[in-house]
Amino acid sequence: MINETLEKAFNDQINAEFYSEYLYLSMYAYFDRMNLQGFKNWMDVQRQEERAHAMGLFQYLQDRGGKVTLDKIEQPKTNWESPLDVFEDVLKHEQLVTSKINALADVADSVKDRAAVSFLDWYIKEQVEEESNVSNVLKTLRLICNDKQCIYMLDKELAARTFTQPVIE
Ligand code: OFO
Repeated sequence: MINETLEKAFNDQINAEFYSEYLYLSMYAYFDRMNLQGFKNWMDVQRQEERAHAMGLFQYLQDRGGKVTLDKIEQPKTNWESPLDVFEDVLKHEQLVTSKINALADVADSVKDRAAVSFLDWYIKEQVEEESNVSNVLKTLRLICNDKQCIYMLDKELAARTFTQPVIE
């Protein structure tokens, strides 16, 4: 049986992951309005990843005999100034999620739940990849994308991103 404090922390993180999906879906809608299909595709892949992250935590909590308690999901922002503005927000958001995952692992550690600590290692590593993926797009946007032609080229590149269902274990 999972510790009650840890159960609450897992539920908070499940909510944060569903919020991430919501946020990226809102960014997806923004890029759809701008007719930037590649950026939209990037957000579609990202929101699917967030759903997988949420469900990984969800299933783990159930498997450990904990109770999943779904909470309401905060309304995400709906407008941005530019693709750069969006990706600045994405990086900030992923940095926040990294700090939340670390805090969750700290709770697991503090209640000496070695199995949960080990499970959460996957999420800690995943956050490194998440921040790196976002930073790569952001670097291009910050350094060289000052014109519409560059945004168009980057849009073509981002269209190639595909979703692979992660194996969380
Ligand atoms: Fe779930 O990693 Fe992004 O938020």
